[in-house]
Amino acid sequence: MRKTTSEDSTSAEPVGESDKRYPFVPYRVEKLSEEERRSRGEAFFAEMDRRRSVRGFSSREVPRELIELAIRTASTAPSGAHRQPWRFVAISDPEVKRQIRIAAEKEERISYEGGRMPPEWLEALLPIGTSWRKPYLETVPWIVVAFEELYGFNPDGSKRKNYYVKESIGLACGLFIASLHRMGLATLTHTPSPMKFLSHILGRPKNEKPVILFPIGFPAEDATVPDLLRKPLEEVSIWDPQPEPEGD
Ligand code: IYR
Repeated sequence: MRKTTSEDSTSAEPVGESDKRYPFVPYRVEKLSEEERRSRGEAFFAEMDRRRSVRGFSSREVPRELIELAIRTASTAPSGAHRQPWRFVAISDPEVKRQIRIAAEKEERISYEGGRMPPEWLEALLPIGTSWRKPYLETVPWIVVAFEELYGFNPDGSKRKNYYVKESIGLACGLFIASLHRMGLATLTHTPSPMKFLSHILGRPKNEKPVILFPIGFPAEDATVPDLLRKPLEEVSIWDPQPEPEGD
């Protein structure tokens, strides 16, 4: 009998009809020492732990190339059936940013002051100090709106279903903000609600739905962020749990 070791591997045989499959190519991860693995993990954690959502921006320009890089990075995310059901719409035109600000503030004002957000929700936001006012939507050099693609189209024009769209776009947006942060840029996951106005202003089709709006730029000189704490590892993880005992 073959000796079982901690380095057993499972079969890599792909299944399915071969003519419909992608060609399969070997995949290797970087060869690193144990120490290098840990130090990279620690450095990446420390860097990501410095990331903060920003609401005070400067008007300093950001080259389009950096936005392109962030979108390309976002688009490396895994997605349901590799459909990549996302569209990142980038806006630098001041007139369009102005229209977005006006429309977002109109909706947000109704949410905050017109009773659309229940008291409990408003109270939850008090520590963060948000309001319906979104001046940064005009200050920033770039706004990127992430749209989820609810369905695509077959060559004959019929609808082609996408899968795990919410999960997929969430993963892509996570990589997007990580990329921006890595490039020394600041952003905010802004979710004006309802956000249908973005489809109209940006002329996007019915199969795309706006999910998150990212104002992108440099923080204002005097920018501040709430001094919040992140949950410790013990609170966000459970290790080797046992199944509940059956019956009672
Ligand atoms: N969409 C509003 C309200 C808002 C809601 C949550 I939950 C936040 O974490 C932050 C804001 C806004 O963008 O102000």
